[in-house]
Amino acid sequence: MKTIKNILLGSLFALTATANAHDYKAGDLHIDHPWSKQVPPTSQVAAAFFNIMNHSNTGDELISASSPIAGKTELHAHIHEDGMMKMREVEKIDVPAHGSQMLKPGGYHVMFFNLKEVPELGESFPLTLNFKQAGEVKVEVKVEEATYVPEGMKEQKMDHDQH
Ligand SMILES: [Cu+2]
Repeated sequence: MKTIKNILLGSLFALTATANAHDYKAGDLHIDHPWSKQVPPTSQVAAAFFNIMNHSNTGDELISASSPIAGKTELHAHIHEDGMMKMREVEKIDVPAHGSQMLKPGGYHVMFFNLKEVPELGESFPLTLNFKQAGEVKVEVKVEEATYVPEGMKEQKMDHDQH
């Protein structure tokens, strides 16, 4: 009985590990959990979010992105202007040396326009990220419910520079 229980537990953990194995390494960069907020099937736009960790002594920059699902892909920031939240295209998103940058709702994000197909909840779609130092990084973006809160948003800080 004990053996069967262990096997069951083992496979359960294996499934969990697979479900969470959704991060990408490219040189000193680590891209964690690319996800997209679910949008209505008629939507023309969507956005992608993820955490970028940089384990290098050199800062890096996300300079562009592209995806086959979209006619146009831009890097965006949210800004407060005249008491309103607006989005604005940015030329780059900095990832400091030994630091991280979280793309999240209400902050930096990758924005897709002129959607050729609208990915459904649970589906994934390819996204190519272009970094100044690390070069091209291909990831799969998973569509999550709009209420999804990434792990890192609860507490996200790397204190490499405190001494
Ligand atoms: Cu945007």
